[in-house]
Amino acid sequence: MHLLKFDPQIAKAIQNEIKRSNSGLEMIASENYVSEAVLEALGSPLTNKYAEGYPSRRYYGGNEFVDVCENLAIERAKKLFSATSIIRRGLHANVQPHAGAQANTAAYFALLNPGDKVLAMSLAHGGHLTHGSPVNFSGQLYDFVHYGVSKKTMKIDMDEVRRIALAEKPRLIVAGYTAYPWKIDFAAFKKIADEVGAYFMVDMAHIAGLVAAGVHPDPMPFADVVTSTTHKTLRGPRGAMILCKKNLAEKIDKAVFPGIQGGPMEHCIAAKAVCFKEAMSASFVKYQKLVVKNAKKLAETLVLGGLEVIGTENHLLLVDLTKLGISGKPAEKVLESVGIYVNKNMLPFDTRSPFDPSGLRIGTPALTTRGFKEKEMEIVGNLIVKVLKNSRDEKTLKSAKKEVEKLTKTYSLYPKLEYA
Ligand code: DSN
Repeated sequence: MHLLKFDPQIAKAIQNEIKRSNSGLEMIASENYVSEAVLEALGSPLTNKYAEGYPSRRYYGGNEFVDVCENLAIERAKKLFSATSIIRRGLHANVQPHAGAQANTAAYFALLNPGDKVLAMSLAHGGHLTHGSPVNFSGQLYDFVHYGVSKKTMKIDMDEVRRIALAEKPRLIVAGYTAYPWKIDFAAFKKIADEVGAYFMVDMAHIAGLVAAGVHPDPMPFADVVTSTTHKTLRGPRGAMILCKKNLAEKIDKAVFPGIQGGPMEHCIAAKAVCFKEAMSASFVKYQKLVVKNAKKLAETLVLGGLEVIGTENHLLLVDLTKLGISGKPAEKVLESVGIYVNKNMLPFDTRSPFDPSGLRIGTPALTTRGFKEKEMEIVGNLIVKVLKNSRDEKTLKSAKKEVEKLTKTYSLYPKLEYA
């Protein structure tokens, strides 16, 4: 009630966002819905505290309870991502990075000198801006060379990665992607990294929840450093973390603070701790299994409807729109007009521009959180086909919008939150 009274404009915008979320189908592969417990931690007075430094080594007084939260977050992160106690004993966690880009910045800062060579996936084939895009600091500060996917399989060709690594001798090899619908062979990457004497880093932002639940291969036994956001499949607050081997702990901690960040966001760190606790539950494992099953069912439905799908072995799939005669930008727009949220995406070997590429990226984490199972995914898949094939037909779009509303009525989000 405080917000509504003091700032009705902001209260109204939040209420409208809840309504939008409630009445639409969220299928952006990197988005999810946090629990009310996570929201409570995020909205707590921990936001008031300055806590530069690390637990028991702060530059400000009064951090007794902040330390409790950050220590819990650290211990839970280590437990969550340790398939075995041996890994756990050798693992270090830093839960302070504000976002995935900061986690990657800190990892590079810890492992590299400016100008060092790095081998990563190109942005056009599913990599991330911070994996050496020329418009990003990473591409400007370091000497990135890129691998991509094979034209034949649309998967990473490990022989090709090895060939580039042997020729280029990078100091660091990066795996982990934003638009790659297949499982990643971390053991094969590690073997190549060892062969050329490179560090091996995994950016598991997209698949962290799947990894935690054991439904995607685990990078932890192979990587020197693993970075991740906490808000995608992991379903926590917007933020990030870094896991690394103990021998790199000091370097990583120094790179995060004082290297690239100041005061950590302790309300967010507390919410990360809540998210890690949730992710240790049996229901989370069930949820992640269903995320993957739902993606498969969605892919099957789209293919049956005549769409070309790349993937899927994880939580997302790529749709090639070329044969439908519609490009990514209008496809994203028309789906949005009926309440289905996806994002336009470059496909590997795309000849179009990133502003209006040939593909869509579609994910199932958020709808699965909402309670959608394979039966509903089939309905949603058929709706997507109908809308994309009849994108100019007002009658079809109107009826699709109604069907979306009907579907969303069964699964209400945040029914207890009141902002207006
Ligand atoms: N923006 C994220 C995504 O959508 O995958 C990556 O940072």
